[in-house]
Amino acid sequence: MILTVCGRLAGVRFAACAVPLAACAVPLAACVVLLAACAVLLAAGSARGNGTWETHAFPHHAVVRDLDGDGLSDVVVCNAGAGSVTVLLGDGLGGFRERAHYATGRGPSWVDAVDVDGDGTLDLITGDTGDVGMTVYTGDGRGTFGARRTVEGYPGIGSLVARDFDGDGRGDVAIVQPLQERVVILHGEAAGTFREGAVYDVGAAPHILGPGDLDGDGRMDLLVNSLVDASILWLQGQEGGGFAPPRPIAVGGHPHYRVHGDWNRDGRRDLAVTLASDGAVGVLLRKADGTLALSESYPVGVNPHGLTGADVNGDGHRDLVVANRTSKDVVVLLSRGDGRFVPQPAVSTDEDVIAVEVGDFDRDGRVDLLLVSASSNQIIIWRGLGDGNFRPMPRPS
Ligand SMILES: [Ca+2]
Ligand SMILES: [Ca+2]
Ligand SMILES: [Ca+2]
Ligand SMILES: [Ca+2]
Repeated sequence: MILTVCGRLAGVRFAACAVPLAACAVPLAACVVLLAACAVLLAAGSARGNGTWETHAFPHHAVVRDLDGDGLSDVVVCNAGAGSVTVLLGDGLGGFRERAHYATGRGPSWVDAVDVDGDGTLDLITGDTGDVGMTVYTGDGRGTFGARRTVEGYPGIGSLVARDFDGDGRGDVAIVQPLQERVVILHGEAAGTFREGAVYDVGAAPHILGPGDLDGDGRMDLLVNSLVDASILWLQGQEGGGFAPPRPIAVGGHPHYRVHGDWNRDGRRDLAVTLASDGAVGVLLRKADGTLALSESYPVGVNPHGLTGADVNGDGHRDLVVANRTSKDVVVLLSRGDGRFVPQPAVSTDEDVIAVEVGDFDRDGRVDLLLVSASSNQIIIWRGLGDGNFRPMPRPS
């Protein structure tokens, strides 16, 4: 009963976050307090069967990486309601051989993995919505993490991206602070500490910060959606690890996750974005002059949020997979390779899936899905059939 209430609280709270982020920061903070007790209760157990794996309360964002160097897909999830991250080490059979939780600051909204200190192993970083900043865990290269450190002075982190922006072999972090309306670049140092670099004013209600070499020049760019301007800001990566001032790209109502790919195969990288208030995925194609413009908008469901790109049917074209939070379903949009997509029938999740990622968890060469459920505090693995369809991952016998 208590678990059900906790799960519902998390789901409902964050459903409300689909609209303005300014309103989002407060419910999320309240959620942390409300759900803290639930976290303890949810810690027991690991696999629920049928491809589902428990996290802690209110899983919010996940990344798929090989954390232990065995060539298999592992998963890190940050649990905003519990103040923790869950690390799941893949078994290559569609499941996970090990699961561990690590405490973070209050309300971790985002997680990434990068080699902060340049010792050759991936470290974990969470951006916390509380009043401190980031939590960093040093990885040992075998999938376990120790030496928790807090990077103070950056309260209310909405999301982050960890990459080696300046090419010095040590991971750097870009964070977005919605209330301060800024993106801050933090450069990793040999001791595993960070030095503050450039700060970019990105205007009101910046939300999800994401990486991507949008112009294909080999340098990492940053993209951040603005919930009030119905736009995406593009910070173009420059020589030396800096970024050009943000340039807005008009997209439409309440953009959330986005991915890039060359949808029309003209050699220029294009963009796709979930538009929550339009219930659609917007596809933007890059013109010869370098500008991006909305080309098509595909209705996909109610409150689309998570989005990822991968060739799910093996035809060589990168497809899109979107998770709709309120209609509780997943829609695959198969790319035709000419800039247009063919939306497939929605498949029910019966969950508030807040994020979707891809990996080949069973090593059959086909793309599988990782769904992050904010309503039932678990991740769900769907096995890719290779034709654009997915089924719950069976438990290995
Ligand atoms: Ca660096
Ligand atoms: Ca293109
Ligand atoms: Ca395809
Ligand atoms: Ca697979």
